[in-house]
Amino acid sequence: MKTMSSKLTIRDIFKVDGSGIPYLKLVIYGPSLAGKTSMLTVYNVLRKVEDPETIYSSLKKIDDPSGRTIFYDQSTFELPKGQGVSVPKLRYQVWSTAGQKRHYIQRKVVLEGADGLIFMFDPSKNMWDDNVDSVDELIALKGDILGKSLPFLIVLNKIDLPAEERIPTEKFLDLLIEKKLASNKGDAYMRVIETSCLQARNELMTLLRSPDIKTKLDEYGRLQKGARPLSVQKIAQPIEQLTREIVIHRIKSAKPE
Ligand SMILES: Nc1nc2c(ncn2[C@@H]2O[C@H](COP(=O)(O)OP(=O)(O)O)[C@@H](O)[C@H]2O)c(=O)[nH]1
Ligand SMILES: [Mg+2]
Repeated sequence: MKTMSSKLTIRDIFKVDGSGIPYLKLVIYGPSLAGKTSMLTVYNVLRKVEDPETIYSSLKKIDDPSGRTIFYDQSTFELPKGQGVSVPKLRYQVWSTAGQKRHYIQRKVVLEGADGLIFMFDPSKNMWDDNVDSVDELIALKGDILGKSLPFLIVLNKIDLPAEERIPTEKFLDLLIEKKLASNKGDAYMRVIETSCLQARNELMTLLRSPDIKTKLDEYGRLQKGARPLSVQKIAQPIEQLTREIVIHRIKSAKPE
């Protein structure tokens, strides 16, 4: 684990919010209906049952009456103590964008100042063009993401869909290479996390309602980390891994030669 040089201060490495606390901004981008709001919702519930004190501001959704995001969803978390980063306290804001094409301006605003990106694909068969358009738009707005070393991860959601209704993963890997978001297949695969927000939500709810839930709680009544069902861990992974990657990347690049 890196430790910060004594000459560097937190302000040299991270932006600080209104209360002087360093923070990072993560943005979940992707076509409409991919599952961006679902991911942030499940992650909020998870943090609430695991460690409610790490929720600095709970989920705000700006959506229409049918639940479609029209601006963003946003929630801010704090790194729980003892997660091995050498900064005293760090907040990570997670934003999701409004996917419908007509909300371009809103996406542009939300993307501003992003420290890391999660791009979420929808593998539903009829969504190919929407996925490609969304990637193209992100590249047009952000430029050369790989070249700029802007930390990013790819989420392939809806893996619960039957194979005949899904675009194969291979096709997404090829797209990542074609769009220069990965240099080769191995690199592309390393960036991809396969998830099912639907399954994660159901398994988390089932777990919380199960009669033997008490055995999974610690002495404070919090869900133990090891009790995360795999589908739920997969939802947390992009957010938590990206946060770690940004912190490491920042500290490395701020280190004096
Ligand atoms: N089958 C399936 N449906 C999902 C999954 N994640 C989200 N959905 C559904 O997809 C729709 C859009 O989800 P939402 O989170 O609002 O997508 P957003 O537009 O990207 O924010 C909703 O009906 C969700 O229930 C998933 O992993 N599998
Ligand atoms: Mg949404």
